[in-house]
Amino acid sequence: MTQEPKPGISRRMLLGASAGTAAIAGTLGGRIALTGGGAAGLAALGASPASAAAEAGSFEVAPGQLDEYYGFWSSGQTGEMRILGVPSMRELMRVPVFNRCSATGWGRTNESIRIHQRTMSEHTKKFLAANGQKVHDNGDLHHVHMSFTEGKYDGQFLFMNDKANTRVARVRCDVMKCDAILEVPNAHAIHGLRPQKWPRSNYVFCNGEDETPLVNDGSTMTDVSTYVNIFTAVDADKWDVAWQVIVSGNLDNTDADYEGKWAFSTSYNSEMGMNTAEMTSADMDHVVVFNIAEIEKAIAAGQYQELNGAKVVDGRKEAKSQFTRYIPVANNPHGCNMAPDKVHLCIGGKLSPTVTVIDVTKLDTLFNSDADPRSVIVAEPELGLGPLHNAFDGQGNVYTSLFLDSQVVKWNIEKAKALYKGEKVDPILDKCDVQYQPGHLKTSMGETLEADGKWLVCLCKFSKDRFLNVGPLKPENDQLIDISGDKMKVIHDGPNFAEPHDAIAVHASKMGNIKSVWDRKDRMWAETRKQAEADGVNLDDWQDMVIRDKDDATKVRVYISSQAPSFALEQFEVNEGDEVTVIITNLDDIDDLTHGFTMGGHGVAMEIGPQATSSVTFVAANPGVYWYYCQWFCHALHMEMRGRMFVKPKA
Ligand code: CUK
Ligand code: CUA
Ligand code: CA
Repeated sequence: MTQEPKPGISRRMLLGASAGTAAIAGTLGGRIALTGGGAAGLAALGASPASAAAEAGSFEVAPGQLDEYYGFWSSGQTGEMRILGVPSMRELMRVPVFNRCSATGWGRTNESIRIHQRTMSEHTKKFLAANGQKVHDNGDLHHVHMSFTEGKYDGQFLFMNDKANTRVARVRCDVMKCDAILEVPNAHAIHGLRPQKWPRSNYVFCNGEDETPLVNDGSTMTDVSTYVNIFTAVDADKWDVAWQVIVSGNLDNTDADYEGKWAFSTSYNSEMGMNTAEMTSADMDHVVVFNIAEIEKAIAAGQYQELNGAKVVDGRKEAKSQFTRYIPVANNPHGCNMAPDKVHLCIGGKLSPTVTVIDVTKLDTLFNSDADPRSVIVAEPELGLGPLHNAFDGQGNVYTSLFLDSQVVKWNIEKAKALYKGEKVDPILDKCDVQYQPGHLKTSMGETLEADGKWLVCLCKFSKDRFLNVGPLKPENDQLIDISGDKMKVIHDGPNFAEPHDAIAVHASKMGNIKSVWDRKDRMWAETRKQAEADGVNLDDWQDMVIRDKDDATKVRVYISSQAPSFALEQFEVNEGDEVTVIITNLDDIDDLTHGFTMGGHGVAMEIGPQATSSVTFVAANPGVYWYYCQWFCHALHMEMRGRMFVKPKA
């Protein structure tokens, strides 16, 4: 299945050929193909679409039709979460989380700054004050996962990490906005992140990837013996640290079992090396197993040390505790994925061409006896070069990304176990070329008990020649693969921007509680409402007020309501140097009627959804007339939805 472009043959033809005839059928009857070519795509095909029609249909999403799955994508260093439809791969929304957003004002509005600031460490506050910022406005978001109830997605929250600034965030699924961010103390560079699956997501498990002195106060850089890594369980409801565990080695990816007993993390630096040569010097690294009940017992009994407000226990090898066990695996493992059969944990070998399969029902013996830690391993099939992550179809098969081979390999767990026992069987069922060098891959519902074996999205780190050249910086390529048959079929190339690491595909039936209009009393602007009440303003009414603060005469609050196509206030006046807070309430209660507020020349813009309140604070530094306007197209007279701020010169 080679897909090298040849002269005179369009990529679309090749895609059609390689994916079977199915991929081209989407152009029929005025419908657009998943490849997005429309009529041009049909012309380029030059093939008879009719012949493909019978085979096709299951993956096409015609104009006006809805996708079967919500895809929740990470965006890597862009710092936001993205929502795509699967299988159309249409991008539906971007949800800013760790980044600044020019459209919605996220990271600039008071409501979002409060969420960012609520859990900021003293260190970060100092750093930001010195750098003149209010919040960190970058993030590196690798992993998005939904909350679980009894091993199934429950449509409540999405959880995600920021490797760059050691933060974790929560997104409310009812409004698809971030409502909590936590800067995790003691740990550094939160990488792997997974919610507890059973009985529900009480915890979100977070891996600290970067080693630092436990007390990182500048007393040493050279004494590496003081360096540690930290595993954190975040309380998913309170969005605060529940407990932390000091570990040996570092932590890369993590997952949890389906009984609520264990969490697991891969470590590629058991050597505690400080450079690549040192980090790859050992023959074996390890998987850490965390015993949740034992850790909870110690926390309840007060057997922990408190560090920067967190309860910390010592799970290092030399501490010989009941908190952890270390299972040796081939050097520099990566992916860590629990199969929906509730038994098998699959560890990507990365430098080793193998995936290590651990039987989690054997883990009790590791904690209760002197059994060889490798006795819990039940298979270790050789699959190809650079195995990173694993995904499941719910039928006993695993899909593993092979980074170096640029392939996905489909293999069977029971066959791999038979091979491990010495039987002559080949566990590999199929291999599929992808473009190019895949990292994560995820099956529809595949990290839950409801894995349905329909779709696989494979997030390729490189697109190379798959798209028009856009300069030295190329998009990544998220490929959609049909896994419903015996053979995998690449259906779609999906260019994507820097740099999705992971994604999940959640059946739309799980997402029934998404709102189209905000609740006027939503907790997102509880503090703004409180201020309005103190100022004697009724946010639910069509009114406007300009209020000068009683205690600080340089502070002005401007309350404006909006109803298409007008702001209640067409003009207001402030003094040069005033700190101005504009509070807008959108009184429209119709689906999809979002207003905006942009203050010209002041670096300020924000979204105000139907029935929402948003506020933003800026300094009116320069005298003159400034127009503000609604930047969300809302009405035939949307252009006219504007007004003037007059900044009066100092006397
Ligand atoms: S890591 Cu990116 S390919 Cu951050 Cu989940 Cu493996
Ligand atoms: Cu309101 Cu445009
Ligand atoms: Ca290593």
